[in-house]
Amino acid sequence: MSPPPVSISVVLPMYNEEKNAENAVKSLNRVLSDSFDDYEILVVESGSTDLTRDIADSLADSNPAVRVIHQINREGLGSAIRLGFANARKDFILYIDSDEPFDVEEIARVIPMLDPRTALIGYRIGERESFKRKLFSRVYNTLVQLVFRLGVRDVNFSMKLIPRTHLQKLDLRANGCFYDAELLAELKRAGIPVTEIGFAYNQRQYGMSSLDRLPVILNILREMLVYLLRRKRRVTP
Ligand SMILES: Nc1nc2c(ncn2[C@@H]2O[C@H](COP(=O)(O)OP(=O)(O)OP(=O)(O)O)[C@@H](O)[C@H]2O)c(=O)[nH]1
Ligand SMILES: [Mg+2]
Repeated sequence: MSPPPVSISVVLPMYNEEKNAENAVKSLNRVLSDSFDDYEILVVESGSTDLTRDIADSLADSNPAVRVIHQINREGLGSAIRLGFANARKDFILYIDSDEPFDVEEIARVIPMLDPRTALIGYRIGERESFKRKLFSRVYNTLVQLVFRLGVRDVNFSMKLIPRTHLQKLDLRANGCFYDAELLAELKRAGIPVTEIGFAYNQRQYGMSSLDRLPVILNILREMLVYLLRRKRRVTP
């Protein structure tokens, strides 16, 4: 199949991913180089305390399609992804996690679906690893669904692909983990159609979740409230 006549930027957020960084970048590079003439991998690394920073730099040194942005301090996943979005230069912008929650080869399946009018978002096929994660995911998805009426299966799955022209219409400000819900709520507000695609879920193999913490969850609720107030102000004449 000949490559599509479009380009893609993939944003990979990284915090303390020394065991995943190289594999994530290399496997992504394999898929993208097979499928696109024009692509970039944009690693956003923030305040890692392990070797992630150096590994990311050396991956960029050895491959011109890889760029790295460092945030000196860890300022939240939403802030890192926004920084990636702001620096992405291609027609379509995709973000995925660096611990590969699905097989990146699967990205090839998405390519025939690329459409400048539509955002593509992934949902998890398969169970989360623990009762606690399952419960949190269920409660959070239900809450966001009730508040924003998004009509999607999985709010937080880290595969979201947005045409650049649409991304520019979104008012994204969440610095923490509310960013996924904010992105979907903004897509809805802007009237941008969303197509969902299922991915078989792989549990993290190396390293630890950096987001599975009570303060992170409380911050999501705070950011949701801030967003709701902002929306209210925006629609009030
Ligand atoms: N740049 C940046 N990346 C982050 C930050 N926090 C988390 N990440 C990355 O964001 C992605 C998601 O974080 P995870 O720790 O995997 O969160 P999770 O998927 O809920 O947890 P697991 O299910 O255990 O994998 C990973 O690629 C992390 O390296 C941050 O503050 N800055
Ligand atoms: Mg993860």
